Amino acid sequence: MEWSPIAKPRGAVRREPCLKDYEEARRTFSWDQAAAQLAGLPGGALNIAYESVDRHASGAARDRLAIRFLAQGADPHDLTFGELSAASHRFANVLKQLGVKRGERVATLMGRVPALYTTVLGTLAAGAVYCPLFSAFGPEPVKARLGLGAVRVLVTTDLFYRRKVAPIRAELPDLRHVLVVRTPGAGDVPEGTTDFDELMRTASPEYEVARTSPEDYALLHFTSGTTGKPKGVLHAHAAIVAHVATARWVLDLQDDDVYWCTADPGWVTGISYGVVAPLACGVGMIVDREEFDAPRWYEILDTQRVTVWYTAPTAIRMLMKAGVELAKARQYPSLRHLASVGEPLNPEAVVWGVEAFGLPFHDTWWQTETGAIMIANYPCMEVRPGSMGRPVPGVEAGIVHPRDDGGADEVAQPDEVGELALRPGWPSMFRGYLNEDERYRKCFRGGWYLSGDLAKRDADGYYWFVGRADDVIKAAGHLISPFEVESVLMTHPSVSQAGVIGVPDPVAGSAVKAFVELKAGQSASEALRKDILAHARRQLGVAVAPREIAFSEQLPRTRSGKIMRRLLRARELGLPEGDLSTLEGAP
Ligand code: 6R9
Repeated sequence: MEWSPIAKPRGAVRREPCLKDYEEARRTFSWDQAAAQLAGLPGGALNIAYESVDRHASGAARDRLAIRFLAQGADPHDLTFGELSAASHRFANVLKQLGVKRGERVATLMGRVPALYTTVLGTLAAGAVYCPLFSAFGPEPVKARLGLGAVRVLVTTDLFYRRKVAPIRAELPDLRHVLVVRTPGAGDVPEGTTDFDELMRTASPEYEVARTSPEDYALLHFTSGTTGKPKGVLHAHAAIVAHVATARWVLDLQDDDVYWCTADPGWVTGISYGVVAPLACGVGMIVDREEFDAPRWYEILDTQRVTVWYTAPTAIRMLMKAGVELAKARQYPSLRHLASVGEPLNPEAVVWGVEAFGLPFHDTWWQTETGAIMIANYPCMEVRPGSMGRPVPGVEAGIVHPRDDGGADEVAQPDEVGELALRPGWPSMFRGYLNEDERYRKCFRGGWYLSGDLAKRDADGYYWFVGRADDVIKAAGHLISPFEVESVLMTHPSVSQAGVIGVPDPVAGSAVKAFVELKAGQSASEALRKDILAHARRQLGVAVAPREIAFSEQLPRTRSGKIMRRLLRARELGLPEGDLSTLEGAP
């Protein structure tokens, strides 16, 4: 295996890491031990909101900075643990007033604004289930998720409501209340919605946090599969045990850190490690409300004295593109640990971190389903550029070949490619796919949870990502279902069939490309291509819509009529076409 170890960070700040001896921790660690580190609630109850804010707010950390919101052209807006706790209690009281019961779902559709954080924590405090929606989704993905989740309350902004929710509201019978954060100066809230701030103003800041059991559902994250509807991944309050343990070991979060997670809270990283884990560790964090901008990011790292930074390969590649000189124009005297997640982190990016910041990026691997980091490069260990690292203590990973009879065999040799699998039992393992028991059961084989990723493990126990075992697309870190994109393309009046694949992109990792077959009597033209693209963007949102659309006379199908994305991809990339025996029209 090609790698050169980076053993010693050159960063200015050195400190003893939380996890000092990986091997020792693997031998001696138990999840019960980790659970015992949390505050808990009487009667064995456990609540993520209580662990994240209330326990700090009721102690010495009450006036400590919890979140600093940054926005262009505005002063930073700071919230202490005490203030965050009071605001989340107000929101829990709002939910009570609206008649929301334990276990019912509350969703957000908004950017990184204070109301989002209040909603997450207030929902959990009330014992309801929180469901994030990515703010760049168009009306179709929003409708699908709100509908499947039978969401009762949605918190959004007036602008998003008008553009993305009002057109589909009539199709969402379970959605009882929409609370709207008003844009200053934008006038009254839209018809059929309630003013979020008005409700908050009149609600009491006193609330007794729900005594949820560790197994009660807390979070509903939608993720994408190859076929069918989005999958509603359910997590229980027990997940906080893994969030805290991994935030300490992998992100090395310590009391006086200034932490910055650049992931959007519309996705799992932005909730697990962008809201609950750092707060539960009592650590103050930065939330930037703006979009990516290289000079701005360097300024934040420098002037906010960020110590621990959790970001993603696409962002790192965008910084690399802007040139290392820009990075070097500033000093980062406080920065001491860099980590990355979401897509393969190229070895050059790891090494670039050393050039730009004097510190390597530490790759970490996990999924919506695993709820927390499962495989990582640790501060106490050498980084192997290109490797995802080793399993976190308490997690057993393996490389397996699933068998048709329901079993799975571990690979015989190091470096043999197979499916990355985990032994069930860690606290943040998903508890189910919402209303889809069969789909959930199919994830387990021979006592393993199958991740859907192909990987290999070297002789030293380091894991290396190889690719996906299925057709889902990771574009700029966002997991996209080709099926969801195809379904929307096929609602265009001129399109009869669509096949969607990921094509390599030097910055975003993959980009979504669609091949469409037109209905009889329609002819391909540049105008039509643009129209289909505009349709997709309107319905799906820019984050999900294809970047490219190509016309195809006839898409390759199986005899049963299924579009063969594998073949589309092979032809697009000039790869071997493989087994064509199921291809329609094959001899
Ligand atoms: C946290 C998150 C999960 C999928 C996962 C894999 C890819 C995540 C990775 C990585 C290579 C890494 N992925 N981390 N691939 N190296 N370090 O991203 O969750 O959105 O569910 O995506 O992302 O394919 O299976 P999610």
